[in-house]
Amino acid sequence: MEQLAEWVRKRDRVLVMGVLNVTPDSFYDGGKHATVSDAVGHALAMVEEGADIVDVGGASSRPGAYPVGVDEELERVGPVIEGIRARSDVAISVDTTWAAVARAAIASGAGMVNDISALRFDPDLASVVAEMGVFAVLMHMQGDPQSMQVSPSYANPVGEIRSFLKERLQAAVEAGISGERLIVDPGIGFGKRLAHNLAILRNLSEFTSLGAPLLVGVSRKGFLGEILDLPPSERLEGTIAVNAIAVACGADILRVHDVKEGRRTADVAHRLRSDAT
Ligand code: 7PM
Repeated sequence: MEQLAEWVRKRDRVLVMGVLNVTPDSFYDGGKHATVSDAVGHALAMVEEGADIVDVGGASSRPGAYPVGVDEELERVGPVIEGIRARSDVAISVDTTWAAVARAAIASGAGMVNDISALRFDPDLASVVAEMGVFAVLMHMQGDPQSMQVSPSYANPVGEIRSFLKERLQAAVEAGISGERLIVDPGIGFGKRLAHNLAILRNLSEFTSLGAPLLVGVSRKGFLGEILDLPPSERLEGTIAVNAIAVACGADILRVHDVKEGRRTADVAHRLRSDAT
């Protein structure tokens, strides 16, 4: 986690967060890692390909996904985080909305909580993050995974999402979390139609201006399928195109399934950024 604190101060590179879903039904790579050793092996392969963070999720958060209990989520992510930590010092984020899962995952070596609810679903999560001094990703979502894609609607998507993230940053600081430990994320695909996702991606400066590092997660997502009329397995070029533009427009962290391609995209696009050296 020290390397993350150093990075926040220097911001000298774009970070790549590799997705590690340890669930039977996750979007795209769901079920590929049926055993702990498979999951740990994939995490280590992502580190080799250039991942700065491995994002371990025990519950699918794709549209229509049903909630997994705290205990089951913990049973899934705990051994995997321990296994990764035993063999690598890569930063680990735990993708959870539960305080109990976060606490155990941090004890096992996670240095970041990736919370799609932005500390809203579990009232105890903010204090766990504050007490244990780890990083938190605050992501925008309209509704919840079960309902969010039923009929997303906004009067002013960019303005509403920016205000939400600003309010969540303030709430997190008031809960005792250091501002240096907070990351914001507009939540592509979380209660958004195509037009909303495009509006977000065309206006990333509205989010970088909040002062916290900006995470963007577009990897193989549905909006790319709407544009290309292709399944997730055929959305890598679309992912690369959007990630390149997002980095050039200020994104600091990319959440990707394909780490090798994400790393190369980040490193090239970072050089095109006006503020890059
Ligand atoms: C729809 C399809 C919604 C796929 C979500 C997914 C993000 C995340 C996920 C993100 C952060 C998937 C994703 N997406 N966490 N978790 N930001 N912070 O890849 O964009 O399965 S789940």
